Amino acid sequence: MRLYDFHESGNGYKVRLLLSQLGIPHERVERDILKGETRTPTFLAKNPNGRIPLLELDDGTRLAESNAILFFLARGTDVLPEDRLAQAQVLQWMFFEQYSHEPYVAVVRFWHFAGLAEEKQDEIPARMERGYQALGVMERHLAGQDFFVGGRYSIADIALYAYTHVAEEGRFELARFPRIQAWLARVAAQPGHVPITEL
Ligand SMILES: N[C@@H](CCC(=O)N[C@@H](CS)C(=O)NCC(=O)O)C(=O)O
Repeated sequence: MRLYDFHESGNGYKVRLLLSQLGIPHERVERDILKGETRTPTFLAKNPNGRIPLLELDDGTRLAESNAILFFLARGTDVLPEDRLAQAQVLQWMFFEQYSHEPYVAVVRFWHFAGLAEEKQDEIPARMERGYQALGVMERHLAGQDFFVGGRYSIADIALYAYTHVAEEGRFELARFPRIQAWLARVAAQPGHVPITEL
């Protein structure tokens, strides 16, 4: 398998982390999104949406969208519950991550990382407010439970961990969310965990 990835990407990290935890051998190919390397004709032929992560299977089949890739890799393993409702709850949190969390928490972090914070200063407060709303939803859900679905570590936790654990790089204050902080520590303590900096 080959993973097209960018080292700072939380979406890429989700896949990197799961590949590591499942012990799946793979080749990692860096594509620098800041240099437009996902927008070249060659890459667009692989993923018309021009984004990493992109997983290429040994038979050449390609799969985009980080959470779809997580779902594909997790089937039949301990990080995806078999129960029908629990599986749908995992998807519920992964859709939440993409619609209510990533566009705010990840995007503000990216603007800081890419040196765009000044240019985007008018948009940042509204994005941060929505990001804090998402963190608030997570904080309330974690009352009395260790993980997002069924009391067990799953790909729902991986999807949400990726950008939450680096939210402070987007100037979000995680100190306001003690349950999230405790959950982050539990996720980081899972067997085979690798930090976002490990490529
Ligand atoms: N919904 C997609 C988002 C992927 C995405 O936004 N990738 C970014 C990096 S995190 C990217 O490749 N950006 C390059 C570009 O848009 O040119 C997923 O979850 O995989």
